[in-house]
Amino acid sequence: MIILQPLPYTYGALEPFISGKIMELHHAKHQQAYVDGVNAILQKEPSFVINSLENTIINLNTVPESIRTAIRNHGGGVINHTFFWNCMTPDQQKRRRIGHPLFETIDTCFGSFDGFKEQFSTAARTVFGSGWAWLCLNHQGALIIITTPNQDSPLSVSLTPLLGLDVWEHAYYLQYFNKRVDYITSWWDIVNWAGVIERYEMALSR
Ligand code: MN3
Repeated sequence: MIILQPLPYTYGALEPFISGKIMELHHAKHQQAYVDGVNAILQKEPSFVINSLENTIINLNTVPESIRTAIRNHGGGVINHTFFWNCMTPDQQKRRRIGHPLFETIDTCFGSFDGFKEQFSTAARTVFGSGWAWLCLNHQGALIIITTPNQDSPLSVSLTPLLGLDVWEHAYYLQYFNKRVDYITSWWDIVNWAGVIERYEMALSR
């Protein structure tokens, strides 16, 4: 059995950028549904044990084929959303981009911070259907932007995600309707850069 982890802040904490109603539904209904999905698989396949859901998603290839797609979708949904909650913060201090080598690497990889923002936003805007945009660290220590469909995680392709944006319609439709671009633009204001820096340092120290 896995359980739904609480949000690291209250449902309304990201207003006005993301409404409390969206956050409540996104966490208590959507992420809960992924948790339920994983538990349904575990119930059906008692021989399959999950010690760490993250390791399971990293080693997706070792999951029995009969349940691999279900784990990829539901397990990915659980992992991705927990990650996503931590990519945002109500704390003004954590939203600030303080001087840090991460931002020098961003400049090196994307030309400038604005260049990065532009490329990431374009990637997020152009995801067809449901999916995610990610800033990842690859094995060469370079930062790259990728998108994944559905609930696929960069972890499954040996990348370390540093920042992720959920562009499924359920993430914004109640507030932004069909205007995904407006949601993306607002989202930049609540990014938890302190968290991105923390993940970057952790990845480099491995
Ligand atoms: Mn979602």
